[in-house]
Amino acid sequence: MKPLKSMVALAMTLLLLAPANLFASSHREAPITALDRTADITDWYAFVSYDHPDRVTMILNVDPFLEPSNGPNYFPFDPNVLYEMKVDNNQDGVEDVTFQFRFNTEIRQPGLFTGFVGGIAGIPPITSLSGQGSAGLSLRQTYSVVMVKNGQATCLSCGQTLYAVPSNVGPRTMPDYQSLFNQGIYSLGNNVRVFAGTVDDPFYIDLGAAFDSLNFRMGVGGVLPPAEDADDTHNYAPDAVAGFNVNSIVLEVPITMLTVDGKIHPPTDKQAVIGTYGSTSRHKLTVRRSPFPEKDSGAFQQIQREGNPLINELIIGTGSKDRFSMDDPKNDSQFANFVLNPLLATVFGSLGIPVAPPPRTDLLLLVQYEPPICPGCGAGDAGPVADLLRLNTGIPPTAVASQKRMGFLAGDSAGFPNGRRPIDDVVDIASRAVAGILVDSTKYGTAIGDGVQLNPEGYGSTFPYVMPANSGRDSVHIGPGQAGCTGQSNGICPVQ
Ligand SMILES: [Ca+2]
Ligand SMILES: [Ca+2]
Ligand SMILES: [Ca+2]
Repeated sequence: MKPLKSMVALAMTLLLLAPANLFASSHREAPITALDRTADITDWYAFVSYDHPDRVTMILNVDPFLEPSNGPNYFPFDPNVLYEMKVDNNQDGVEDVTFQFRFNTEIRQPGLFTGFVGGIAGIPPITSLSGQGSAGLSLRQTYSVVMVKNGQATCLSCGQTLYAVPSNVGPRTMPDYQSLFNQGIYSLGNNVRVFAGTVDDPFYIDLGAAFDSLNFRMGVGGVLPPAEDADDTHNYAPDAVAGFNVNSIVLEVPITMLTVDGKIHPPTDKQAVIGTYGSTSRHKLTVRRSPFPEKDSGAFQQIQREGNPLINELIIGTGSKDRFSMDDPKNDSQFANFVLNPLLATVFGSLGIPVAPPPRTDLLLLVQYEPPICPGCGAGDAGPVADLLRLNTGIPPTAVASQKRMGFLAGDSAGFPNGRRPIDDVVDIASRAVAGILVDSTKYGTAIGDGVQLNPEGYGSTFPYVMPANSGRDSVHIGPGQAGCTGQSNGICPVQ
């Protein structure tokens, strides 16, 4: 027992020396964005809409671990940040279609001590984002949506006012929060829909165990027993993100707006495959002008980007993470060695988990256009090494009831790494990919997992797919020794 434990400890120490934010999808994963939270991308999703196989939904989540009770200002989007969704449609790793989002903040009741009030002192509860029922919504944000294609900008939101959905303060102030959430869904015409607001963070992970040098609470070294691995509907370990919110921008557009020729293609055509990522940028210059608000100017500089949920977190060395964040995907060949010989695989190997030997060309399908995500791509179509979340828009969506948390690895071909849906267990999928399951699922298919199999707050089955924000007054988190692990016989999350 003792020698095994110290071996594990040594291996984990080695591990922590390299990829700093191992498993946290992308919450605070690079040194600079750990200090710049509103520009910190937590997760990036892109998938064919479950109920509209002719459309793609993209979700850009930013600003990690929002505690729902954190008044009085809660969590506005940052008016100084340019939020973007980018799509490459011709395999060169460079975006061809970009969607840009900018926010504005207004303080409608400057005499109030809080951004949100209702059901008290003669102010009615907040039941609307505008007009009657919105008087208590003092801190209010509007936003714009612009599409850039072939160098030409088209305003998609012009002609109507889009409001971001505020955080869920609590039942006195916002007695029907679901209604406010629904009001935040806008149709922009031409089958384009958009939503922006504070929502439940759909990402799930036993973060505390993962960062305590992979000190998972069950199994050996984070290996799931078969019955647990097959169970997509219960959690066996605490979800550290449970009860926390995140800021989310969700956009649904027709596939024809994204493909290179404006057509829908069968999955065997390379034109069916797009490469996507989200980014945040700030102006290069900021002037602090006290007592006036600061003023930003100059060109935009990218602060962060995310394509695949694992590359910057699991693969890129900490000394290169900021460079990775600020550079363009087309230049990612500079990081190729991190992909071809991932340190994490060595660590898994030292734990006794069988791992595929380097060079790990099998992982290139995450950063190049290749089968099976792009069966129509030949050797000349792979494009540069580029961290893009690739999505074959010709593969139809899987019905909600049949979706599998292990996505592509479980035969659910509409799941990660063919795009990414909120349901996809990227922690387990990415870990197994790093071990080598794509090389040989028998030899290198160890069921690595953290025991958290789903988002306890659930998933939306239609646009905007995210769930309303957890209530500031009434939400709870889930920790070891507390209720919330439905896979355990007593419902209590294990400590050990
Ligand atoms: Ca391109
Ligand atoms: Ca959640
Ligand atoms: Ca998991």
